Amino acid sequence: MRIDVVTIFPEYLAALDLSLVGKARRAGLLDLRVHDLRDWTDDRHRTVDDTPFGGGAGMVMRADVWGRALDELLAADGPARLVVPAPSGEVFTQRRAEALATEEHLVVACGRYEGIDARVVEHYRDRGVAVDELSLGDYVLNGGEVAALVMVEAVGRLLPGVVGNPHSLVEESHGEAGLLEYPVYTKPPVWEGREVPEVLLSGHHARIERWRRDEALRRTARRRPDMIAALGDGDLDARDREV
Ligand code: 6GU
Repeated sequence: MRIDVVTIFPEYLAALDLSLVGKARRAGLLDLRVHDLRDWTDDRHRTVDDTPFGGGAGMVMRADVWGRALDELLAADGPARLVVPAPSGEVFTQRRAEALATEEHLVVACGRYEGIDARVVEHYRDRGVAVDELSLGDYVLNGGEVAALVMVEAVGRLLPGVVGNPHSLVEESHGEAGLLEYPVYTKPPVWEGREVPEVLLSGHHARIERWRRDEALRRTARRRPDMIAALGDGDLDARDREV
């Protein structure tokens, strides 16, 4: 998969050299390219923004600069999907990450200030480009860079071969079960007087599985009642309903 990220702060994305995503890049599983939007400016000051028509606070990113950058990158390697992080977008979820992970080429356009001139998204949609405006959640960041980091990591770890043991992807929070993950423990068996739940040392696989499901259900009900409400009819059996 190829991902192009366009930003006025390319250094923000340096973290993507590290850890799993960095390894995926070096292994050739992810072709990630970070670009400076100012490379597509045409004035001495390398201007990317201006004051908003209609007045108001802050600055708006110019459509012409973004247009030059996106014309080049969207045409670069076959059809690409355009991702625009914005607090006004639809919520980025594990389902959205899974969908993006099936794409061949993503271009992520990081806005700053009050955002990007609204004609940019309209223009590319009219030209048949699939555009996702996506938000991390209900709070405001200073720009799309942190969201791009989040999205590249969430998508990158789903690419075949990136996570060493694909089983790790199955039982996690926001996975197939629609529940938060159960608590996990490792050595030492006693720490600060706290023991690991006995069942986990029992070697009794069926009991361990049942205990983990109970804990996942309890945790989800307490922390995320919205996720319990969203479960389908077939997701809970009679035993689950006792928890
Ligand atoms: Cl994607 N961008 C900005 N600027 N703020 C956010 C966000 C994105 N998601 C949540 N807050």
